[in-house]
Amino acid sequence: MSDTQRSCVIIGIAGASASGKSLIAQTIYEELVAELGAGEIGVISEDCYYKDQSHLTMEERVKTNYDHPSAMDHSLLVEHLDLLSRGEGVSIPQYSYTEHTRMTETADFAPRKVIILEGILLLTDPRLRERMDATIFMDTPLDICLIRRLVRDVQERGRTMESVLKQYQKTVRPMFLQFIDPSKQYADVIVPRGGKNRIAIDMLKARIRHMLVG
Ligand code: UZR
Ligand code: MG
Repeated sequence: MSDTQRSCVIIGIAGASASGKSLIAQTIYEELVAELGAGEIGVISEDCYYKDQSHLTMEERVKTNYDHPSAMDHSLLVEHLDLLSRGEGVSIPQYSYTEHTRMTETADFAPRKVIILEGILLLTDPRLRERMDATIFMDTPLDICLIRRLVRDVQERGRTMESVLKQYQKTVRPMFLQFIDPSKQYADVIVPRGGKNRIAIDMLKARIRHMLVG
């Protein structure tokens, strides 16, 4: 898309599950929203674009490989990014991790100057990569990700420790090695340690300001 047609800056943040993607996206959002004004920056999570599975039974939904690119409705995300780039609003699906499917309600998302996208498989899809103005990969060690994921999924996503560890060995780790880690090659910036990396946050904020001026 040429710059004349484009009305927003899109930043993509990828990396392993529980690597700090949501945290760094939220931190950049909170620190920039004061400068840019409410409604001028927003975060979109790839998790909202898991495919609708409402036609499947719970037993079938549990068997889905949620760490494989085929679990994602990237076509809808591409469509939404194009609408937002043209200055049109979208209805973002809302996902339930406990029901493993889309909920009936959606969230209205108005067009804005800066969109931060965050999600495990964002950089695996060329259609998404070509729509991003900057790409970031959270290179957090996998053992740290696993510890964080264990605590988060038990506290916030209604899981047991056993189910988290089983899923980790069955899909999370193998799919990270097969799809997510290789997508690091498409990142403009690789962020070590996690979402609290202050220098990385400040550099990304400076880059976003620079893109808005240019
Ligand atoms: P983040 N996920 C589920 O566990 N259940 C679902 O219904 C949908 C997604 C998990 C998914 C992935 N994997 O690792 C993680 N599994 O959500 C991505 N297994 O979310 O990037 O916020 O960790
Ligand atoms: Mg997250």
